[in-house]
Amino acid sequence: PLPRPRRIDILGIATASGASVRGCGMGPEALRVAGLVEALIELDHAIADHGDLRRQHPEMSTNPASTRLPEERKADVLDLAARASDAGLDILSEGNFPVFLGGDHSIAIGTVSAVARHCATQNTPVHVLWIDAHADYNTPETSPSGNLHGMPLALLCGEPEFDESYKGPWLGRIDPRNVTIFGARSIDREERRLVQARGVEVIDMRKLDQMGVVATMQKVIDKAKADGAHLHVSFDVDSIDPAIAPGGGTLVPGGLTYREAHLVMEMLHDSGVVGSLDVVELNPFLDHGGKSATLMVDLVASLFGRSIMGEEPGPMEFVTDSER
Ligand code: 6HN
Ligand code: MN
Ligand code: MN
Ligand code: MN
Repeated sequence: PLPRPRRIDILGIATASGASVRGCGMGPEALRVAGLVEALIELDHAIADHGDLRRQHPEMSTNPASTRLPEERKADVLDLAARASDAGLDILSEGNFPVFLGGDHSIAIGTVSAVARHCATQNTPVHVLWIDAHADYNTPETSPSGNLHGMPLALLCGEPEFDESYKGPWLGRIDPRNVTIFGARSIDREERRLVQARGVEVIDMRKLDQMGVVATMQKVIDKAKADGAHLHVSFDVDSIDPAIAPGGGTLVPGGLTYREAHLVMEMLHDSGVVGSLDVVELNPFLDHGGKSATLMVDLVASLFGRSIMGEEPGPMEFVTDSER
């Protein structure tokens, strides 16, 4: 029988606690306003929207910069990561495809943990495609900012500089050699040494300029297929060029073009290896009239089967655990 399409389960994690710029806590709602659910229904997918996880009390600060210090925000980040990990695990256990809406990129501590925990029960390797202007591989020692959205990969890859206060039974583990960072153009010095030492694949913008999306993405897809892996895609809005995606708090010039970003998603759709997705760092407060939110919705639609020439794109075909 044909692989049956599973349901797409949307879960927002409405937080900016991992960042020093506020506003990306409004990301999930902006993606809904931009028509995320409608776009997926249009593609004939079954959808469940689980709403948003958020901290109990609204953010407030007594410091003059109006943003709480990283140390004050850490407990929020880890509490939300634990809850996202458990909620994500439930979605995956039911055989559904989780789409996690950030929130800053620290939410991936929880979302990737969910994937790692689920795949451990299935004996399936986890590969991660981290589409980002940054490497997000700092540790508490190397981080120039102290912000946890710059550290999720390092924590998930088991870097020893994270003490027990960052950990719980909800935390999953991934192998840095199965991580590809795609679109990077701003990596801190110590961070660069770490990703190189751990064998993380970095397809930076220079490599992308020279080799193009097709060759670089095919390698990521082939590797996941050869390994029978679940590919988790973590899409940071700041991977895209700020000229077309201004809605981010840590913008860097020289990013992905409109077509490069779509081609990535189109190739991922056709590959059939993607099993979960994060859309993170969208800051509606900094966006220009919903431009970045709309672009992100269109990119998610490409991942789930929207195509230029396809008359009836049809649902994405998922590989079920039993078919691996
Ligand atoms: N993001 N490398 C910088 C830091 O503070 O660690 C920037 C991190 C940005 C994080 O965009 O998800
Ligand atoms: Mn990021
Ligand atoms: Mn980034
Ligand atoms: Mn599964």
